[in-house]
Amino acid sequence: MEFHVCTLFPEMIEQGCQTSILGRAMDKGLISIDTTNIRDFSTNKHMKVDDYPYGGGAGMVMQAEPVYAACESAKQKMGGQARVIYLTPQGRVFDQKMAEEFAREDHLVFLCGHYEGIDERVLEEVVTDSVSIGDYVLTGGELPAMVMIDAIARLVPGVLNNDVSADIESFHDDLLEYPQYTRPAVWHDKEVPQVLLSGHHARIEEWRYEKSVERTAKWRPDLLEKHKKNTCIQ
Ligand code: 6GU
Repeated sequence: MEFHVCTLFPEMIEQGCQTSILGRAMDKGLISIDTTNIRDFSTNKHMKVDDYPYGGGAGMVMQAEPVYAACESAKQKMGGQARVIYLTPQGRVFDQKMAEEFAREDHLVFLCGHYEGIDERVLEEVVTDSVSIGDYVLTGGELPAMVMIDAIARLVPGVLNNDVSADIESFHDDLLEYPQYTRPAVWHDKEVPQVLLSGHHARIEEWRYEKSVERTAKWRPDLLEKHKKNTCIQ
């Protein structure tokens, strides 16, 4: 799967994505993460890409032409057909279901804004999806793009070592994940729950499900309601 990020801060994306699981997935050729610097498409001799907002107001607005040229160049590199995701607090809120939907694409272009936003006219022409990562305001779209790339890339077959774990963790079936333990069996006088040492597979599954429900009830009652609706239990 190919990711391409249009940004004023390409080094942020490059450095943030080259470690750990994403870095290894790139080395293995399972994903690629490329960047286009919007500033390279400035039409101004000082390489400026922003200007004052028409109608006045605080801050600067990114100009249409450099953003357009950067996105078109990125799309071209991916065969001309990719969805273009604009990262904005005004977008649809990102969740696991959206990650699964985007993971079915072969190419994705991310557009990161800065300043007070981007000239609306270019957004109308190039953006296919506007996405937010939650109800708070960040200084730019780079961190949200990295959050989305991480969530999508780990769904690409082979990126995680264990193929099952993407299915059974938090948010599958709208439940949070059960608690995990590893050796030693006693630590700071705390024992690992006995059932996990029993080797009794069915009982372990049952215990884990109970713990998932317990946790979800405590921290995310909204999710538990969804879970109950979908599994027809009360
Ligand atoms: Cl996608 N961008 C910015 N600037 N702030 C955000 C966001 C995106 N999602 C939540 N806050």
